[in-house]
Formats: sequence, C-alpha cells, structure tokens
Amino acid sequence: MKDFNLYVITGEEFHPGRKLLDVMEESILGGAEIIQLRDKKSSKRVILEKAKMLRELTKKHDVTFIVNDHIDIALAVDADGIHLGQDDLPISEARKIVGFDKIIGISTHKLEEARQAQQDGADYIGAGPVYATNSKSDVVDPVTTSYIQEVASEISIPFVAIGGIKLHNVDEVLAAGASRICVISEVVGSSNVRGTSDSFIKRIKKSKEVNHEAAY
Ligand code: 3NM
Repeated sequence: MKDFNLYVITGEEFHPGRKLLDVMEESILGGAEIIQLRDKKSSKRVILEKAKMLRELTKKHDVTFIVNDHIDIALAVDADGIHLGQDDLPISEARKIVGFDKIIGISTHKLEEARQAQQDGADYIGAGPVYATNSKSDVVDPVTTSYIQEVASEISIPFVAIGGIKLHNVDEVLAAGASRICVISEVVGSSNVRGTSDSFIKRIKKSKEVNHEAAY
C-alpha cells in the first residue's frame, strides 16, 4: 500500500449541519491521504450510497479509500480496502473474499493482536486507543503511548496510532514512535477541517525530519 501520514475516519455526529462530502473533501485538501467510511448506525443501503460518493471523491483526489466492517460494500464500490475489528472475519477469511489487490487493516489493542495481524498478512494495523475517546462505543481502556512504543519496536508492518489524538497531544504519540496518525473528532469536528488536517500533517512531517536527523 502507498505510505501515508494522516488517516481520517468519518464521524458525522461531530459535524451536524455540514455535509459528509464537504467535510471529507476539506480533510483531503488539508492533506489526509486515507479516508475511511465508518458508520455503525445507518442501514446498508445508506452506507452503500455514502460509500459511492466517497469513492468518487477519493478517486478525484487520488486518495486511498477504506470501508469499515462491510466487505460487500467495499467490493461493490471498488474501495481500496477494508478495515476490520477483532470480532470481524479473520484476516485469512477476508483475504479469500477480497484477494491480494485490496488493503486489509485491523484494529489492535495489545501486542498479541498486533503480532497475530502481522502473521495473518494484514497490510496495516491500528494501534489504540492511545487516549480516552468518545468516538467509539465498545472501546477498551486507553493503551497509552507505551503500546505505541511496543508496536514501533516489534512490528514491521505499517501501524497507525488512533484514539483520542488531538493537536495538543499528537507530539507525544509521535515521540513514542508513531509515524502515521488516525483521527476522527479532532479533524471532522473542527470548525477549520482543512487547517486542522494541515496542522497534523506538519507535525507528523516535522517529527519525521527530527527522527531522520537523529538517526544520522
Ligand atoms: N478505533 P477519535 S479508537 C474508531 O482504538 C476508533 O481501535 C479505535 O476517534 C481503536 O479520534 C477510535 O475521535 C476512535 O478519538 C477514534
């Protein structure tokens, strides 16, 4: 998969009165390189319609498009990949359905799950929730930046840090070893979605420069 810095997930409850497509386009214009459609409430028909619109938008901007949970919808709209949770289909079964041309990502909350995901052939993992978050109902306790440190030192596939990440704490997450950040509320709930994405991108890139310099 193409590497990335900022991954933004939809969260329509955070932008009442503003359109999904407008908000997600602003996040892309600010620099988000992956967009994930995550909708735990709507009917499959409604999610399909949103997926079609976001597929078109992400194609227009040459951005990666991932669908959460619904493999059938991801295939129907020719998304770039799917994102699974620990209770969804195992990666081996999902791979049989989507093949090797699609990205498969999975959420992990402990090292055991991260190792398993890597062994099962995940293209990337989510590592979180780093901090407390209101964006996920079935959320586990925060894993803190120590999980980020563990994943950074042990896991070789790409990982993205997620959960309660804001502009005020992102530097801490980057310092723990993350180089890719995933956000819902801080970006989509912002009154300046584009500017907030852009600020995240600048912080991520800055941290990479510093680490690069430190390595040489
Ligand atoms: N997955 P926010 S945390 C969707 O830890 C999701 O796997 C998580 O939203 C995980 O940036 C999370 O608003 C919510 O905290 C992220």
